[in-house]
Amino acid sequence: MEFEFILVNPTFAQHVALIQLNRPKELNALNLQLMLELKQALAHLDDQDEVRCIIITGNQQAFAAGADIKQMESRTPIDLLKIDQFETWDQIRKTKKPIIAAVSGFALGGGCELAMTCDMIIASETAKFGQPEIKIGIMPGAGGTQRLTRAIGKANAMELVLTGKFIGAEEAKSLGLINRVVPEELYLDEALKLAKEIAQMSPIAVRLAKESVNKAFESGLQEGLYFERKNFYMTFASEDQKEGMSAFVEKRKAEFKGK
Ligand code: DAK
Repeated sequence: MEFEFILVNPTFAQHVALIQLNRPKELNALNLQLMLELKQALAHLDDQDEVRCIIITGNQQAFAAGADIKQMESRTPIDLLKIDQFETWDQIRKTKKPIIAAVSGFALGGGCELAMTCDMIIASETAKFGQPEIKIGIMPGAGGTQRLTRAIGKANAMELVLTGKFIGAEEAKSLGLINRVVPEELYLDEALKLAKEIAQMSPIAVRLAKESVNKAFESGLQEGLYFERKNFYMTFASEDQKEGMSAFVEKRKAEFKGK
């Protein structure tokens, strides 16, 4: 898969694909083309049975410093409506395979929103998270006010969104925004370790479980519980459920086939 602003390795490790945002000079600012490429790459990887988990990363200096301000600067509301970037962001959110953001350096504005759209975040101790849109006279537009608030609570989200201040990885961890903080040289390895662990599970159960956790994140409790129940029943229609339970009873390692 050849793109201009991202590098894609579908076979980064067994069952694990890697997408690297690749506009280093612009601190991986998310222009429209990059977002479109990301959407296309994710759609492709989501369709490959061989791929069971996806890592999105940037480089040591930046995961992404936000949407491309130079590209947005002169836009009118009608331009934005016509471009309909939300379609792209919604597609990313709908990816069925689990996505891990491996973050080092800046994850700001749309970059922080992209990391939060992923399912888990592993960060280097140099990572900096923030929603600084307020400083350029706008506000978060790709889910930042909603996802951040649900992840770290109203008071903390309010402070970040209204002041635009950055927080370091340790603080992000203590607030519950991210999964783990590791030394800079290990953030990709740590993300890969987590991806490989998930890739060993039944892909069907993983897909249904991801969908169900997202339902909890996005809906009220009662609706979420019904959704979980439906998906729970569905895992019993898979061969992987039989294999997983037989393997446990027979004291051996399960061999999941995604059937
Ligand atoms: N856009 C464009 N270029 C950027 C950029 C950005 N967000 N961030 C950095 N760059 C560019 C800089 O302009 C500079 O380019 P040159 O001047 O060399 O050509 C280069 O990257 C290196 O940046 P600096 O020289 O500024 O590097 P420093 O280390 O001094 O500072 C910084 C790093 C990250 C603190 C600083 O660059 C910075 O404050 N960047 C802007 C951060 C920011 O405000 N981010 C939020 C942008 S608004 C939506 C979806 C998404 C969004 C909205 C709607 N829809 C679906 C509708 C999201 C909006 C945003 O993210």
